[in-house]
Amino acid sequence: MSTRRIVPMETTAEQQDVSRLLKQYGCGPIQFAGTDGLYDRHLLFDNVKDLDTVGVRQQYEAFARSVRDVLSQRWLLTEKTYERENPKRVYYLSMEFLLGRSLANNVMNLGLDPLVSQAAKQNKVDLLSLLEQEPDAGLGNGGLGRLAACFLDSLATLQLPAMGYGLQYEYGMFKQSIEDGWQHEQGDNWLRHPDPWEVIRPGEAVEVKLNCSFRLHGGTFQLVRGQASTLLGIPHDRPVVAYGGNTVNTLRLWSASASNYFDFQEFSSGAFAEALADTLAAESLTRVLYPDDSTSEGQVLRFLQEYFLVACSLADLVRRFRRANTEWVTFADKVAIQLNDTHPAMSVPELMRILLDEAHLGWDQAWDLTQRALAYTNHTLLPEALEKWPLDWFEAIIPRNLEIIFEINRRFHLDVQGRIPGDRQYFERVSLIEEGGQRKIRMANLAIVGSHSTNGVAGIHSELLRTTTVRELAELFPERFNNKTNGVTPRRWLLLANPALAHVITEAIGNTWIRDLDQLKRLKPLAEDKGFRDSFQEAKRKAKSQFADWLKTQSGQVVDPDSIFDSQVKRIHEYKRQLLNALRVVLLYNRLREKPDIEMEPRTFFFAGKAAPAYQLAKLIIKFINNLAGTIDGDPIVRGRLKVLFLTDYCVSLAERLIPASDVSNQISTAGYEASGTSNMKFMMNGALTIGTRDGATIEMAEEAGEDNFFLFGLTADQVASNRAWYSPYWHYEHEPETRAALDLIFSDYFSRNEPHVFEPLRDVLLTHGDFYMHLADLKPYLEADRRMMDLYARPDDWVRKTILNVAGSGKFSSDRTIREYASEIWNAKPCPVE
Ligand code: 26Q
Repeated sequence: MSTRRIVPMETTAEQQDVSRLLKQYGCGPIQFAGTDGLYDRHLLFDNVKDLDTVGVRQQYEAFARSVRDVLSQRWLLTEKTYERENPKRVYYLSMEFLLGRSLANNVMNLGLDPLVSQAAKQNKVDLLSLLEQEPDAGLGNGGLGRLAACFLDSLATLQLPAMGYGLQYEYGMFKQSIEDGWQHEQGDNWLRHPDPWEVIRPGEAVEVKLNCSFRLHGGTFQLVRGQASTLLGIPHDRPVVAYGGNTVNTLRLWSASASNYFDFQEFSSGAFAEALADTLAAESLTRVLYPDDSTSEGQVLRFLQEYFLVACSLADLVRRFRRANTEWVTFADKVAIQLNDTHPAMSVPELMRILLDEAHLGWDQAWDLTQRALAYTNHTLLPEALEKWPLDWFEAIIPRNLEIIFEINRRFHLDVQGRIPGDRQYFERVSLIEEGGQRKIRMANLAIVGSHSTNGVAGIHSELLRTTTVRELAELFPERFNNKTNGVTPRRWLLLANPALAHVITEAIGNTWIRDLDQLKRLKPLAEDKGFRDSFQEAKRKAKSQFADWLKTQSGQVVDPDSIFDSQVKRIHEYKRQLLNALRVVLLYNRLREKPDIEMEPRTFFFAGKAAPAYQLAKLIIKFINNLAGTIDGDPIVRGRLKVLFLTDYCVSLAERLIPASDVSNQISTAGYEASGTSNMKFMMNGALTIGTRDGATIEMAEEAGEDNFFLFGLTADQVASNRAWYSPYWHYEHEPETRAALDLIFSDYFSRNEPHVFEPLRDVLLTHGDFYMHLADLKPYLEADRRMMDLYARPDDWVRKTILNVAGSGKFSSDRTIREYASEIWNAKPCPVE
């Protein structure tokens, strides 16, 4: 059994005083444990079961409920304080919140760890297995969704009066399994058991009016045009606990239901199934998260989900604004709405609709308030990911919003004509409407025109967005464009995930880094301190062996904690180039096969990530990695020296285990394609060295740590763009013997003996079709960087020095820094402390 600590060791003397804490949380004389305590009462009253016979799942629920009891007074007080102070509020609208688990995180942020450990002991509860009972809240695909979750943590910790709005998917991100090397998907029924964190508030439901109805026909979702209908949005609230427990903000997730639970007339006339049909169709709206992280497939259900999120959230926040304010003119002084990508960009016409039709403002005033309240974050430059929705759907579902979009575009056209007279083509490029064929609404253009701020998520990304992707719009509105480099919360990703390292850091510099990550720079001189280096290395070693133990218990797979742990974990996508990493492994394997005597440190290569279910090539890449792993495992020549593992079902909880245990972080996207990356930052904070391309936030990480402490290689974004015209992968195939040998081995079916030709599509991608993401151009430089890295590894003292300098340089990548920048430069929002 793993001995992984789940609660941080960094409890101050103050926090030890648990009864004082409980009092501070408004819990008076209530006890957590003991026969009259919260825990026992939940066990008994929630389950109506004998205390001796409850299972570990029920123990988890009772524990979590008790923790929720402790925070609920604080949660109420937070909202009361906001109502009283009436500050400018921040609303973060996102189709995804990839929260992961909450119990250990909430216990840590509330400072309740001593209490919880004590209660567990008293009740003979095994805390570790209890924590395992909580399913990950997987309400997101990847980076964008996890960023939203880190932002919630920072918003609360910085005491900002903020709220997240999203959808309560019944099924989150699918569960991944591997059969014969291939990915299979299973629905993630994460709400099978009661969720102790959610508070459902039917009393605060909102109505969403549509100009159509739906029907489920043979399992598919169909629109019934012209037959207006009303949906209900039901709030499911979750507490967002600040570090230190002072502020408890709210994440409000909407679920859809039919407005009349069913038609009683139909029901009494015996048409029972028909009476329920509307309810079923309505509820299917928030049934499932779309598992595509980049291609915006033209799905009408996705379109409806996006509008549903926008309509519910705006109705709710406008209602809240009206309760505290009498004058509409103050709307943008009291409300800031951040759009997480274009997914909630229908906020532009929807807010206009509310201000025009419900508040009865004139166009100019409504437009001014809309633009000043809204701000947009872009997360991708991939053209296939820029959302465009058929105009026809707007017409059928929300015709009034379409009318408003037409009017926005008409006025925008006049504005552009005034500024750049006579250039019709110029307007066609910036227009909100794409003509030719099926007419479509360009959601990014809508978001940029209808807001006061457009930001990218790392320096290079913001620059490329401005100078290439939406160049003309940036020329028209240069003052709207800005950068906000992403960050991650050090509470979850260091303090909670890596207690051993967190302890070593706190011993050295105190615990102020938890709220002020820049403090980590005080570790810099300690890179020269032998004693510190030893403790640092010990912490890494501990995380590695804990991971190895966990893996063994969980899947039976054995890895050597004395080998180098080299990881690449992220969604599987061609531009992220998991294939390039796999080619590196094939090449190293070839070297060992040719010269079994060469010196090579034992290495374990970890891959993990999900492929979109319809993305065939991504699925083939997973298959290839698994076959590579199998072949290498079966080869006695490399046994104990090389090992490849594809870890199934990558999720927040798995990241929390693997990242602290990793020595090497691979960030190897084709330069110019990864907007920012955020796992790169988590690895850096946890003492891994990065081997990577000059892309996304990795560029800024190398700046902070010093390029000497980084292993950068490969084409720059400029070079990628300028080489496109003449690049040919065949040149590398013909002139680089190792590259050629690696590819020949793959295409000889060496890794697919029983499945001849299964990897032929890889030949197409890498050679025949021109290698769009330039794997072969970067392969040799990747191996050169790898060699430099291994040379360093052979000098353990120098290696540890550099990992310390990396951690010391990671302060910038706290989401606290990012959120401070959003608050001061985009939202003009101030902290509103509770008491
Ligand atoms: C859109 C329409 C229909 C269906 C799905 C989608 C969709 C869903 C999710 C499109 C994109 C996404 C997710 C994108 C994403 O995660 N982007 C990542 O955002 C991170 C946070 O800013 C960055 O660090 C990553 O670089 C970026 O890839």
